[in-house]
Amino acid sequence: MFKARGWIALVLLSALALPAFGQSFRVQCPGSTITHPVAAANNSEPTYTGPTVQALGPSGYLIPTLNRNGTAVNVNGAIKCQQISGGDGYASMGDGTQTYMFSFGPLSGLADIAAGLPGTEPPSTFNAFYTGAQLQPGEPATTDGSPYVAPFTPTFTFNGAIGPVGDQNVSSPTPGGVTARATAVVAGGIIDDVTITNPGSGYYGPVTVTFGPPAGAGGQTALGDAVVTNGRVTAVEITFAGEGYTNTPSVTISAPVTDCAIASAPGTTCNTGHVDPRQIMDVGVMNGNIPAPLMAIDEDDEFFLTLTNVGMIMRPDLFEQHTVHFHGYPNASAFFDGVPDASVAINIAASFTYYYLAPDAGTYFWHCHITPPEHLQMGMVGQIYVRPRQNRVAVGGSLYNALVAQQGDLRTACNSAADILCSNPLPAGGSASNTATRASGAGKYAYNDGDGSTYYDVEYPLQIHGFDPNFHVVGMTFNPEGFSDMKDKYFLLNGRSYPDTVTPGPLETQSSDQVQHFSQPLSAIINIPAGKRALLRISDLDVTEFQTLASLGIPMKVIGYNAKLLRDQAGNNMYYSTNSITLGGGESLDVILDTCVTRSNPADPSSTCTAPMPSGTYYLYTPNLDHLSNDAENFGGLMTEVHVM
Ligand SMILES: [Cu+2]
Repeated sequence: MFKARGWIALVLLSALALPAFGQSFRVQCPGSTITHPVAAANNSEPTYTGPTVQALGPSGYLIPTLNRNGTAVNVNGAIKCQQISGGDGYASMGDGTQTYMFSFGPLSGLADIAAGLPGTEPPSTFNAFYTGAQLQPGEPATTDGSPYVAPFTPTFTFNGAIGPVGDQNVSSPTPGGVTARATAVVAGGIIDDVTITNPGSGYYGPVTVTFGPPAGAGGQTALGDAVVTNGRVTAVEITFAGEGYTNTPSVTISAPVTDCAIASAPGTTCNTGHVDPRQIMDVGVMNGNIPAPLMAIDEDDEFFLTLTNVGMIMRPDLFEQHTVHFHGYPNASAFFDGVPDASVAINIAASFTYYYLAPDAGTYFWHCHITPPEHLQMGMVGQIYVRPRQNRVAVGGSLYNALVAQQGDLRTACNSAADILCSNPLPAGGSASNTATRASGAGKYAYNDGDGSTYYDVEYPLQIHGFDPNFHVVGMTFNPEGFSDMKDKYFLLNGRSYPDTVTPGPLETQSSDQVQHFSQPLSAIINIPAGKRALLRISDLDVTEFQTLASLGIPMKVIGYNAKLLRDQAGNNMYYSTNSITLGGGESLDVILDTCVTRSNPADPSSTCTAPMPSGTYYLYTPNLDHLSNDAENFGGLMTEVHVM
């Protein structure tokens, strides 16, 4: 009997101890990585001239090759970061109903998200400290004036992460400090080890380690990073061991500095990812968006996405975890897949940074993978797209040759004779019949086509979704109705049903905290200058219905399906023109709306339009007529306008 009691006590103690388990709100956005080693080059996309030049590094992994002066020979892509909250919030439906959601909201890129843009930022923007006034619940809706009045002129312009405050443990660094010293140990022509002879003091900012040059012929100078603990250099990590060291080179550690190169708030030092939870909670709670924050990255990027679970304040009885699942996306590791029974899930009061490579261009989407029918229906669905390398070819450069150059990259090599899963073959006809060059101006390409056929002037992500209002009402109060009873009655494009779809700028909703929040930042209006081409990145995350979208007057040219270029293995484009597309939940399509009847060069979609379509208002709408409704209203639903201007 006594023994059994002991067991019960132990079990109870364990259960009570679990919620305190190693949780924090820290954020990660490194300025440089092994794959992108030069911090100064990681805030913008370099021109694409060919595959990244790599060599076996000291640990046996391929790493980018560096020049003697430590700059990368040829590295593609950059680093991007974003932070989102997982929690709850409200949205406005087309009939004026305020609908409760489980939802994601922005914790970085707030100004860009409110302006309908992706909230994905380079480290230089993401890591800047917020130094404005104390953020208020509902920022930026509360400072940009409500109700929203067109044209949207944002006064809130900060796009970094809102939480970081620097490492408060080192808020009073010793001024001055002592420069650290070290000696190199050479073996077999490379730097084998580094011995610290004096750890110095006062290192609370960036530290650089520089090795002297090798004396031997054909030598390459080694590279290293300082390991700093409590303001002292405790070790040097060799990131490149060099070549041709017949001498013992000098090791120079930079003098201590007490500030970061990036902007710092008074009284703090470096942005180490420590956050003030106050900002996270003030902005993150009740901050739900539909669609969830938009993300956009470029092929070859590394993407650090931090999900911060702020809890669902309307459902304090729920302990819901959330995750991010990039549907159909080739992951860097299964660990970041977001399927909770096969990877990690994020508890309330915790942050987790997902890590992604940006492997294949295309239109993807993402969602929470906790009880998917419930969390998707409740609003945890968002859009992500990957822009192709072809955008970064120098203006006037051959697109065909650039795609040939990509065959030198092991990841994108596509020999369709040997690989039936080859996803992006060279266009048929070779270089003789594919003479398109990178167009000048702001136009881009949807895929690495090699023939310029996916060229577009403007792009619009368009997410199809649906809400069952009954499910949302019971979701606010107790455990939801059975999933099989789910029946959508609001049909949404970018989280809005008609007529909200044609309201320009963000929509805001007063939530149960009596504060305005940006609930639906992304308008669904398609604006196309007459004679230009628009890329519609259409994804469907509807839980209960198939959805059809039809275009009146402007043919839809389907160029990609489920984030793959429509091209056969022999290189023939399988694009087709149609007046409607139909998608089930979990599918995506790329559609071009071309408002030009005749071009100066019919083979080049970027050439001048000599006969544009008439200006005016065209429609995108669903021919499933029962979806042209807002719950009990017999109008509204899945419809928006295309403005040819
Ligand atoms: Cu969730």
